[in-house]
Amino acid sequence: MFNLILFGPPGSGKGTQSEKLIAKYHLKHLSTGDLLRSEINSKTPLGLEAKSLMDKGYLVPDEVVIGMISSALDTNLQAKGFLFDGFPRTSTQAEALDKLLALKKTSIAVMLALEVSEEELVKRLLKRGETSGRSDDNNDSVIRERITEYNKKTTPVADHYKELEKVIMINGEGSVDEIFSALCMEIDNRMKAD
Ligand code: B4P
Repeated sequence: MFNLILFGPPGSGKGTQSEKLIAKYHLKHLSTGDLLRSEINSKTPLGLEAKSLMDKGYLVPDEVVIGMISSALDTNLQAKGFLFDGFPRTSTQAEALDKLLALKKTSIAVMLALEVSEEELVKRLLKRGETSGRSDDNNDSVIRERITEYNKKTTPVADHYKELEKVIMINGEGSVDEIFSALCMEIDNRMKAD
């Protein structure tokens, strides 16, 4: 199994690059943002709770997203590997993920971390908000809150995988294709080494 975390702040290109990466490497894409939006669209109790937090720019509770990932891992046992997009977002989620993968006798091969300046993030998300219909994208102060949450709660996740020497930083500014090539180069290198 080859398991990869695509890491970065909101708007750094995780969702955009994930789509291209799963088409090329045939990994199972697990995006907690997509899973939560699907609960919201289905108007489940979990979706209603998640929406009220996401609309303010806050993270959803750890136990909710860990539960979603745990059942997604169980229902995709035949996958040749997983691409985690937007997960883990807290140290608690990272520890839970490591344990869930260890139970399946596998682990994270690499974390690719996209670096993008705050001004570029805000610009991209406001632009997406013009057409996406996402209520967390069309308000400058909600976007800034998401970035604050990221700096406070999510950056320690990278430190966790840095200690394990699994983090590679990638410049997330440039064209989508340029960034995709940089990601593929690192994945190919890591796959060869495994
Ligand atoms: P997510 O759905 O994970 O999404 P995101 O952070 O908004 O952005 P992403 O990084 O995927 O977007 P992309 O850059 O591709 O999270 C939404 C919310 O869900 C969170 O705020 C949180 O509340 C909740 N949540 C999700 N996971 C959670 C977890 N594990 N724990 C707790 N809460 C959780 O796209 C952004 C825009 O940039 C697009 O319009 C794209 O076209 C554009 N773009 C991409 N690449 C570009 C480039 N190179 N140049 C110019 N524009 C580019």
